[in-house]
Amino acid sequence: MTASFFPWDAIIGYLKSAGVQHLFGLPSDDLKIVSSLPSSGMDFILCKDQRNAVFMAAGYALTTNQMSVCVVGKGPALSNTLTGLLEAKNLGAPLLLLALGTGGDKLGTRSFQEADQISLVKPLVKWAYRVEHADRLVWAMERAAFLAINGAPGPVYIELPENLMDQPVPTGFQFTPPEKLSCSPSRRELDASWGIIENARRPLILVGGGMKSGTGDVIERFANQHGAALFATASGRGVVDEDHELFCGVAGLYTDLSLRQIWKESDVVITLGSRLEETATFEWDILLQDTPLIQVNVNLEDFAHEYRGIKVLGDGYAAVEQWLERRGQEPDGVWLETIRSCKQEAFSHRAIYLEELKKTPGIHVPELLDMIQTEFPENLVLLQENGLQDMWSYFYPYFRFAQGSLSIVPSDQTSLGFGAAAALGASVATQRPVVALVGDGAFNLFCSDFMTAVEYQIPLIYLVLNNGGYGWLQNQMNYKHLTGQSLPFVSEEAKTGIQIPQYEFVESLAIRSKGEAREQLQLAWQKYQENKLVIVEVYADLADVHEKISHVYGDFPLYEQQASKN
Ligand SMILES: Cc1ncc(C[n+]2csc(CCOP(=O)(O)OP(=O)(O)O)c2C)c(N)n1
Repeated sequence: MTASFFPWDAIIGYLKSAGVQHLFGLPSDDLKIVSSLPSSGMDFILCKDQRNAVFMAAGYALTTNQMSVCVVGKGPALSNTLTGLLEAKNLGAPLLLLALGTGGDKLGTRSFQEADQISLVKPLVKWAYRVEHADRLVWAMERAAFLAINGAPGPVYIELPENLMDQPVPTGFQFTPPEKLSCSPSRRELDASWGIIENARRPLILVGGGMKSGTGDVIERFANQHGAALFATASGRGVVDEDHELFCGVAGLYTDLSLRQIWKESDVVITLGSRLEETATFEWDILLQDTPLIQVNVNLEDFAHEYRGIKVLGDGYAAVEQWLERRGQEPDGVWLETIRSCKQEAFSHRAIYLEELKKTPGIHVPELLDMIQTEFPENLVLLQENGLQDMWSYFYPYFRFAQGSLSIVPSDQTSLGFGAAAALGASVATQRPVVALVGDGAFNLFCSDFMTAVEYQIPLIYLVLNNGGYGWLQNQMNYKHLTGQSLPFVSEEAKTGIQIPQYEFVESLAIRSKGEAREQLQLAWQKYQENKLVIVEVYADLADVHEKISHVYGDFPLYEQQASKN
């Protein structure tokens, strides 16, 4: 055993063997990590806020499809990570959180920043473990990394008691990097589901976030073979090419009104890697009636029990590949024509809407989205939030993810500030262009880590839709005619400009009208290529919302029938 082989050496050594290149976080109190890092060749992105640190690590994990790592202190440092863990769990982001903990010699004595950290994190992670003995440290790292990436990926937690950090760790063993195991569905479940698929004339495939680990061409081939309509959940976007002729957009809340018909007429819905959360299944009670569902999930807990049909346990790609080997009927021509004509209607509505917007002064988000698609390269990584106005990008065909692009959105938890912070993690992870489309509320929430981007010279483009505050909430107030009361969620003062600190690395641009928009986006791209952090403030009009969310009250819009009675 060498004298210098202490816990951080073991942790860093293990992470290196597991291929980890970057760490995020804000270590505190136990700072011995600083002496173990330099020889590892790993980079530490030192963040200002622990919530942002976990968001960044999640953005990194979702970009690379590999486990990311975040390091924080104890007590409030750990409780600050909880929103990040909530997102990571719901997003299925493989992430290891390492936190300091009160030493075993002091537990229960009301020692400084003592907290029951395991209880705090337990519901939000796949595994939470406090290392009580140095002998178990490497074992814990190996098990945590294995669990983070296998099954449905997700966050794991290891607590490092302060008194452990001075104890020598035994050496003389090989680190075992985590192995990704495959999980094929059983023959019985494949046969049972095939019985429905082979007789279906109007199939619909829903691609969930669980399919993000692969490329969608095999799903596209399956859709072609059966003439199936292809939808994605918000977090499953970018897996299949959105320019594919059978792709019809995002499920549930974000389904274009012209494309709802496809759901109504489908005779089987095949969901791949989706937990079927409320946003994705919005209106299914009136759209699906008795349509059977075939759900494929790698994790038992992810199945939804509200629907009749068949559950297939296993990897979605493995299921599709095995179904592809069986030959079904030829695609139904009438169904293909329904898909084509619904899509045509959706595209022509969009074209008409864009024409109308031309006559209206100012800049509108659909116009901006249109220009993003022509001015920025196709392989971009687009980070989104879930505010009133950036939500336009969830509505296909207003935004389409081309093949080779990557979409990162918050989960159904929609934690404000996730996209803005995760963008930094994405940019650290990839050479591809990273663009974040965020509201001013989300951007301001992230801003405690603005300097992190500056200090580490992390280039990316922020498009900040400034409507003067929390537009989603103001929109609801306006809809219920609650204006004039005492909770102003937006203000004209806030709309006069977000405060961007001036640094050589930072390029600050603004778009106030459609006339200047294209030029400013081109300039943003040029500055980004010069390796800059570009902030484009876009003056947004609160009334610029998709028709489906014009009558939101609470979390969701009223159904059309209810809205008309209001
Ligand atoms: C942590 C958190 N708190 C509160 C909310 C509720 N919420 C949803 S959207 C929104 C306003 C977002 O404001 P902004 O980012 O400026 O986008 P806008 O709605 O104005 O377009 C809020 C507060 C949330 N999603 N997450």
